[in-house]
Amino acid sequence: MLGVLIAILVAGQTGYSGPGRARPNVLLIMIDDQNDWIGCLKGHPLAKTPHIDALARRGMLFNNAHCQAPLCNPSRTSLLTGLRPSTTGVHGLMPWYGDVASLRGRESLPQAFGRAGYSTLVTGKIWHAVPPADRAGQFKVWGHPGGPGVGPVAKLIPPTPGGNHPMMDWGAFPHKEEQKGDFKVASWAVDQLGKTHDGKPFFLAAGFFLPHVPCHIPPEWLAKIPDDDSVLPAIDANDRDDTPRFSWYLHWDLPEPRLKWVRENNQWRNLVRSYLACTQFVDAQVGRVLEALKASGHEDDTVVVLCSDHGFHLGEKQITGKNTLWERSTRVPLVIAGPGTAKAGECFRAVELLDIYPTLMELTGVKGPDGLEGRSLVPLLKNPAAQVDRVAITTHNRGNHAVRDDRYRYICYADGSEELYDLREDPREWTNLIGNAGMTEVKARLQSRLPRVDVAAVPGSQHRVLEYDRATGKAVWEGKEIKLGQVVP
Ligand SMILES: [Ca+2]
Ligand SMILES: [Ca+2]
Repeated sequence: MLGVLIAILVAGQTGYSGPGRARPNVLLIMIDDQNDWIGCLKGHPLAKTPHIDALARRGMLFNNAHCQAPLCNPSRTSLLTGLRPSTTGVHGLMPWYGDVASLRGRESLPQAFGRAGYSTLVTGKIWHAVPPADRAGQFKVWGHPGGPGVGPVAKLIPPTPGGNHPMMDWGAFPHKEEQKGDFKVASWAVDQLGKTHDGKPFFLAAGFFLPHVPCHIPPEWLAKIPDDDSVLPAIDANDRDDTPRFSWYLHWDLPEPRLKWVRENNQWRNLVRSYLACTQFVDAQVGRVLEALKASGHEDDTVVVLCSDHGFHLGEKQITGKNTLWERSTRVPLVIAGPGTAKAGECFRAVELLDIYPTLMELTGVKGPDGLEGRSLVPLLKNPAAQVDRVAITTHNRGNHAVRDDRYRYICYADGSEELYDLREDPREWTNLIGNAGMTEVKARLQSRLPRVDVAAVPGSQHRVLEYDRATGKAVWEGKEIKLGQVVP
């Protein structure tokens, strides 16, 4: 808790203070599938992210921030519309929110800035996927699309289970950093930061692809990571013995290999090193963008938000990948810096990516749509230790939720099974306390915060969508009924 003891210097006034004063710019930096293996978050002792750490030193580091869904499309749809997956029914990799009848016309975060007279620009992955016809309606200027960039002619690792998905790959192969999509995304953002935008404030969004798989990395970057087992995360071999069987159903038939396969194929260390190296590479690109912001003279009138869309397992709980309601999958980096934020602050309150939309509205004075489900973080940006009654909720398909407060995590699944963890005593979530009589009150308190509305997946959902009918016990994974009682090893 040292972070909250650091002397807080509030930089200037909080946000926009009325007509006559220029609204601040916004720089939104999103990283894909980036868990808490970030230097200042201390999620991994070997994670080195000097540029993100430097950003945290001139703003607020949210140490206990969580995604609303542990998957790209639902997480990003939630952040950018300001609505929970349990409210919208966007749970899977499809559909695009513009194709959802109940969301048609809903003003997204970039649209709110565009309407307010901002120059809106995007490069790389911010939305999960935008149909070409809808692009101009989201951001006025579209830059380099990003993505993985150059790749090897064939996969670097042995064929993976579940169809040998081409993206399930990692490791070093000779290529130049300039050939990577993330380098080009940073270059495009750097160019834009040197422009004047016709005198308008800008909302610039830059979305980095790595460390999303394939984690391909030039050899000199992989060489920065120790090549021994010190890189591996600590795991408990029997960790899943006290987790509900239903937790496997959320992770049913995915292309991400399980720990068993990764070990048997001598790929665990390679995956972990590649992931760490990719994070370090993205951090360097973040550094280029932040350097350009400084050089532009706009550091003091630009709100910078840096976050990821969800976390990623690298062996913990016997799996790799996302799609879980545990800490490794829900905890994300979140840093906010610039006008209206304390410097070198660290906040341990449970906060959500959903809070970004209303926070940016308050910091800039732009009026957002009604019904934003997040809560502005401005009180915490001024005083990270402020007493606020907050929890963070992550949903993965209807009926499956995690509720995280400053200390505990409660999980409930659609079949009624549950988990409870004390993160203070058990930061790796190895011991499920749900049957512990002393935990009844904690459970009831967190349970009372579950979403009141919990709608089914909208039409057009399929990929990574699980539908479960508690009355009949029927479970449907990606449109096909699965045989309950079976546990995939
Ligand atoms: Ca993602
Ligand atoms: Ca366990």
